[in-house]
Amino acid sequence: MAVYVMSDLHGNYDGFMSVLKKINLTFDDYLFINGDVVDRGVDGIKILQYMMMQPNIYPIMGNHEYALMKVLDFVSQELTKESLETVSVEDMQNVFEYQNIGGQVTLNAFHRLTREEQQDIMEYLKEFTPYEEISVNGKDFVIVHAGLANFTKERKLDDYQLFELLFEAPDYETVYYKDKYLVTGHVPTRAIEGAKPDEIYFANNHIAIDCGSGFGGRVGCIRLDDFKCFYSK
Ligand SMILES: [Mn+2]
Repeated sequence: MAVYVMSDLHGNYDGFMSVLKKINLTFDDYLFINGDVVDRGVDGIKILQYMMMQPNIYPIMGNHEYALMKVLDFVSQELTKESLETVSVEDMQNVFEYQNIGGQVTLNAFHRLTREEQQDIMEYLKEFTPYEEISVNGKDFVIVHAGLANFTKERKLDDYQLFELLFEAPDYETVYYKDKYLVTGHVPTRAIEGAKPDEIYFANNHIAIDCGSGFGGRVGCIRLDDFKCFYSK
């Protein structure tokens, strides 16, 4: 049994599959997907459909899933004269914002699904958790997509609002918890000062695992048991 974490797949189905092959994931293992499965790359929906069939894959929400959920209720409804008349400015704005972060490819794929497949995707997105905590080999980990906005040491994880966990990059110079590692994605390591581009970055009890799959980089994966890193390509 081993515990793995990946994040920021961004529609890179082939990269995802190549890492699964490398780690030889079995049903005894746990795999946490730390957000941003969809958008930018074209195969986000295909990855979600794969994930939902795997009982040992645990999804954590990223800002892209959050944005997708906001638009799906709106775009999946049947267009009627009445529904067109009641389109709100907010609904339209959510769609434009989602397109701006690379969501159009995901919406295109969503529209090609049957009604039933669409429902399955919408139901599955509701299973994404805001964060996970896990102990492996005597080490403790907090797995969260972006960071801990408005952090204080006293604040409990349950007290963070969802938006505080999904959007704001963590401060990699700060040790948040002396006795826990913070495993995050969201910021490609090529954009982190002092990190090697597209390699998993370790510093100050941070483990940053977004290896830039959404920007021509690769999918990164860490095994928490021994900190061994795996990469696509
Ligand atoms: Mn993100």
